[in-house]
Amino acid sequence: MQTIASPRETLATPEQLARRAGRVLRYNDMGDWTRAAPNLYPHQWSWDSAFIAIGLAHLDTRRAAKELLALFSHQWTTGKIPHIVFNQEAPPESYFPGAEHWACASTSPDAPPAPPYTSCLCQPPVHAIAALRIFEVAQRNRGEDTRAAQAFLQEAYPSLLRWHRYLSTYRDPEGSGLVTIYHPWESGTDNSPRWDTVLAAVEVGDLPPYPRYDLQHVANRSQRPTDADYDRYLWLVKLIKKASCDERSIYRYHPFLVKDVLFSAILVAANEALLEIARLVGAQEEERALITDWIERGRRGLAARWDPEVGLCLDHDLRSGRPLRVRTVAGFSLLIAGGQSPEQVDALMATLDSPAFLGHPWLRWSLPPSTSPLQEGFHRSSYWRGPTWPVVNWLLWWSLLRAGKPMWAERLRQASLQQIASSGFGEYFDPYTGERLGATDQSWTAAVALDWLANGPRRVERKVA
Ligand code: 2M8
Repeated sequence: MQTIASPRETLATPEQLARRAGRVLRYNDMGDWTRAAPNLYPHQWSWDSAFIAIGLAHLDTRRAAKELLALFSHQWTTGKIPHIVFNQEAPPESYFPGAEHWACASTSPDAPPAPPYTSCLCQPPVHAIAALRIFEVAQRNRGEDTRAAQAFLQEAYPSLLRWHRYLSTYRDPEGSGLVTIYHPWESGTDNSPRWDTVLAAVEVGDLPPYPRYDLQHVANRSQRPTDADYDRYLWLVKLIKKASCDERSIYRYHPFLVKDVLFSAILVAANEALLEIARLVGAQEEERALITDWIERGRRGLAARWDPEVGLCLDHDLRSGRPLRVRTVAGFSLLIAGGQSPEQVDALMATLDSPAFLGHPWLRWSLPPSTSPLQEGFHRSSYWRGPTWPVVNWLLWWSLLRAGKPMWAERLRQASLQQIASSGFGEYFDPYTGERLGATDQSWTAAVALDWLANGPRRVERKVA
């Protein structure tokens, strides 16, 4: 029987692991959306939901479609998909800043009807990738679900187009092909050293005392951002609220304005998925031309951020006008954006294989730490400062397949499944010991495990050929 095994032990059969992953998603299921995690994250998060939909597709494509549609029903009139939709049933004192902190966002003329309240930030746009994946899985299964998935794409397409248009206009008034973020929370990699110098320059003013509910849900506070980080996060939220979430004023006065390469690369890949969706739903030629233009612009923008010396793409601080020279997994953005020359892909693979990432001698599994252990500010158990994250590994795996590197992709898939089978559905993992960290039963970890299990080498190889 086929098993998922580490060099020393048999960990699980794929069927057992899939059953466990399914249980996590069912436990976190709130009807038509899914909690990111049972205690630490009792609300709906935007990019979590997209990954969750990818996993749910393997259990029930209709439920997976609902996950995205539930999120899209809270889209702002600008096209923005909010980073959190707050669960009205969440236990009090479970998450901060919660709905009450963001309620004022609902007074913005662009906000959707509330309650439920939403934050006025956004997160990386994995959604079109997820929507297409749902359709592909339904098609693979054949039968009634394919028709339902077609109808889902018809329904989702206008929301996705508005979302990408928002990112390509409000968040890129320069037409650079790169998305500007207003807050580390928008990057999804909150306390990554990517943001250290920008945050250090933010002068925090008066803040009322606030609770750190997050700390009650982790084994050790070193796994979460520091109080100094939180002061800055909340100060930036205060400034955004003071600007009434108005994009133009934010763009004029805000101290945190960064071109985020990972966010931008995900947008390029999502635009490729959107282009395929546009074809499937018979969208107008002008819309398809527009999406093609966004893809080209995005790739050009990212190419301009490639630093040959570091061997990675670098974020760009709009305030100081300087690149942020930090070695993190975000630097593999060109790989995620796709469409690169073989030479460019080889240069990326060289960095990935170097001691800065997979070639580091102390790694428990051959999986990239979120921040390179050779980078100042690396911390092996602190959230986005070093631990490995299954969702990031999923993005790299998926991108390696698209880049025509199936062997590399398969290595990542195997190691990721071993990590999860051995340590559980953690939020993130210590790259040296493999210890599970952060939240337990994290939905997106279970979701990507399901997708990996459904896409073993045979099927994957066929897809790439
Ligand atoms: C983490 O972020 C939230 C704020 O959005 C938090 O720490 O409270 C990040 O890992 C983010 O990427 C993720 O979407 C969210 C929920 O899993 O948690």
